[in-house]
Amino acid sequence: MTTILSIQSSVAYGHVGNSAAVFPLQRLGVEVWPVNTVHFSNHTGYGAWRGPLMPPEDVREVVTGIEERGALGDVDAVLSGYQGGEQIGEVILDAVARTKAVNPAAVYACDPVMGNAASGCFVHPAIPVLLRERVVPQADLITPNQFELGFLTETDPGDLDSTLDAVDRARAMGPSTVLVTSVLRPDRPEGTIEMLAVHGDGAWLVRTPHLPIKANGSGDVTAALFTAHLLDTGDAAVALGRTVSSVFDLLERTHGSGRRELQLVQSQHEIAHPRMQFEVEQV
Ligand code: PXL
Repeated sequence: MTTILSIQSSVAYGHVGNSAAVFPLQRLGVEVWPVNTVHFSNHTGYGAWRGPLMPPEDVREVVTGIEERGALGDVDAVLSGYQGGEQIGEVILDAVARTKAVNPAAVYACDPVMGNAASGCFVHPAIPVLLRERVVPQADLITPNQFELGFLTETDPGDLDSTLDAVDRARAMGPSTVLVTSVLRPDRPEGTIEMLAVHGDGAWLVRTPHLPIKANGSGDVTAALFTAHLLDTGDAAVALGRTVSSVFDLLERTHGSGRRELQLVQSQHEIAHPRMQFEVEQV
C-alpha cells in the first residue's frame, strides 16, 4: 500500500491543504499520515479566520514521533503544499531528509504555492525565494501553475514552447517530474485550460473547459491525486488523465452546487473512478 506523509494546513470548515488532500488520497486507498502546519477554522480566502499556526518546533516534534515509531521507512512520498512561514520550509526539508535516509526510494512531492496570474503572489515575500533556492532543488516532483513556474525559473512562460522550456529549466534545478497545473496558452481554444506533465523523456498535455470558478484547495487536490496516481502507475500520462478527470468533475459539481467549498465527499465516486473523459496528448 502506498503511504504518504502529508505536511500541510488543516481547516475545520471546508477543504484546503490536508483538509483537501487527505480524503481523496484515502478514497484511492492510500495510507496518509497528515502532519498539520496550521489548524484554522477556515481557509484564508474568506479574509477572516481563527485558530493556531503550529510553531515549527511542534511540527518537527510530530515528525520525530513518527520517526521514533520506526515508521518513516514506510513512507513512499512526502507531500507538502502552502507554507505559512519560512521555518516550516526547513522543517519540511528536514522531514524529507530523514525519510530519505531510511527509504532512499521515497519521493518528495512539493506544490510550490506562491500565487497565480490573476491574484499575483499571495504568500509571505520570503517564501517564493525559499522555494526556489532551497526547497524545489530537493523535490522529485513539483506541481506549479504557470505563474509559479515562471517565478521558479525566472522566465515568463506563455505559449507551449516557452512553457516546455521553463519546465526543462525547473527540471535542471532538481525535480525529475513537473506537473504544470494550469497552462493558459494565448493560442488555446477559447474557454479552455490545459495541464502539462513532463516525466522521463515524455511530455503530455490535456485540455478541459475552463469553468468560471475559483475554488480554494483545488490545487491541493490536484497535487495529491497526481502524486498518488504517479506512485501507483509510474506512468505520468495515466496519472495526468486520471487527475484531470477527477478534478474537473469535482470542480463542475462544486460550481453546480453554488457553494464556495469544494464538494469533495460528494465527488468521491469520480475521485475513485475517474471517467477519463479528456484525451491526453503527447507533445
Ligand atoms: O489551498 C492552499 C491553502 C493552504 N492553507 C491555507 C489556505 C489555503 C488557501 O486558501 O487558506 C490555510
